[in-house]
Amino acid sequence: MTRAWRSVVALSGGVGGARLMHGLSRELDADAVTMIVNTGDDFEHWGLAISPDLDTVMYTLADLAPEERGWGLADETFHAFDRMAAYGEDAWFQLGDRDLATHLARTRGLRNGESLTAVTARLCRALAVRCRVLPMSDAPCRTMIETADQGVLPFQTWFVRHRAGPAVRAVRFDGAASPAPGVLEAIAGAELVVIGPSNPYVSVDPMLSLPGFREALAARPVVGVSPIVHGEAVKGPLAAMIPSLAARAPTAGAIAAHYGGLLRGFVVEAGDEGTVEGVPTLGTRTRMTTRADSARLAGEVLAFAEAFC
Ligand code: FO1
Repeated sequence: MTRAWRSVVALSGGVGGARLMHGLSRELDADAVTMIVNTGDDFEHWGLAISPDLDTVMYTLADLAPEERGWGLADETFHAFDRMAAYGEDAWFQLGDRDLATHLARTRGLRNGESLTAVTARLCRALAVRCRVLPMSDAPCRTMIETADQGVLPFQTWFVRHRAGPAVRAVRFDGAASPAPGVLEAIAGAELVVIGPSNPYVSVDPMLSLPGFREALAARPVVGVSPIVHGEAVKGPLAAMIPSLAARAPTAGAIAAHYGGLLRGFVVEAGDEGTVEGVPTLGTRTRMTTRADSARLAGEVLAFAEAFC
C-alpha cells in the first residue's frame, strides 16, 4: 500500500466485517480509521443489554475473539450460563463468564444514563482498542425478521434460537433511531468508506435505514467487499436470503446490485468478477481465516481504492 490514508471509515456487522476491520486496523494508523458498527442485532437478554456486533468488533480488534468462531471470547467458560439453564432460565444464547462482564458493564452504564457511544468508547479503552468504534446509533433500531411461517421474529431469536431456519419474507427495522454523534461527520470527512463482507440485509441495511446515512455515503468514495464466495455465504444465512428477498441467485453481483449506485468498486472472490455488472471489481482471495489474511485483504482493498479516490 503506497498512499498514506488519513481518514478511512469502515462499516461492519457480523464476524466477516469484524475480521476486515481487524485487517484495516493493522494497515492504517489507529487515528486514521473509524469503525461504524451495526446495532440492529442488539437485544435485552437476562435483563442485560447485549450488543453482539459491537462486542465482536471490539473483541476482534483486541485480539480476544476466537479466530475460527469469530464471536465471544477465545478464553471462555460457561459456569453462569449452565447455572442459569439449571434455574430454567433462557439458555439458547450462549453468554460466557468473561463475556458477561461486558454485558454487565454496558447495562450498568446505560442505566446510569451513559450513551451507547460513551460505553463503547470506555470498554474499548479498557481493552486497549485504539481505533474509534462507533455504534451506528445510540437509540434502539431493532432488526425484525418477517418469516414465512413463524411470524415476525427479533433478529437473535431468528438467527440463534431458530438457527436462521425460517424462510425470510422481509426484514424491517423497528425504532426511530438517528445516526450516533460523529457518524455522519466521520463519513463526510472520509477519504474512503469500506463496506465490509457483511450480510447487507441485516448488517448494513440497518445503517442505511438511518436518516441521512445513505445520502452521506453517496457523497463519498465507497468500496465494498463481497460476503458471497462462488454462490455461497462465507458464514451465516445470506445465500438463502438473496433468493428470498431479491428473487435472484446468490452471487457477488446480487450484493453489488443491492447497494445500487453506492459502490465505486467491489472486491470479490477471484472467479466471481463476471457476476458483477456496472462496478469495477478486484478479484482476490476474500476468505479471512487468519489475522494475516485479514491484513492482506485490507491492504488489497486500500490499494484497489487508490484508483478511484
Ligand atoms: N451466535 C450463535 O449462533 N449462537 C450463540 O449462542 C451466540 C451467542 C453470542 C453471544 C455474544 C455475542 O456477542 C454473539 C453471540 N453469537 C451467537 C453471535 C451473534 O448472534 C452474531 O454474531 C451476530 O449477532 C450476527 O452476526
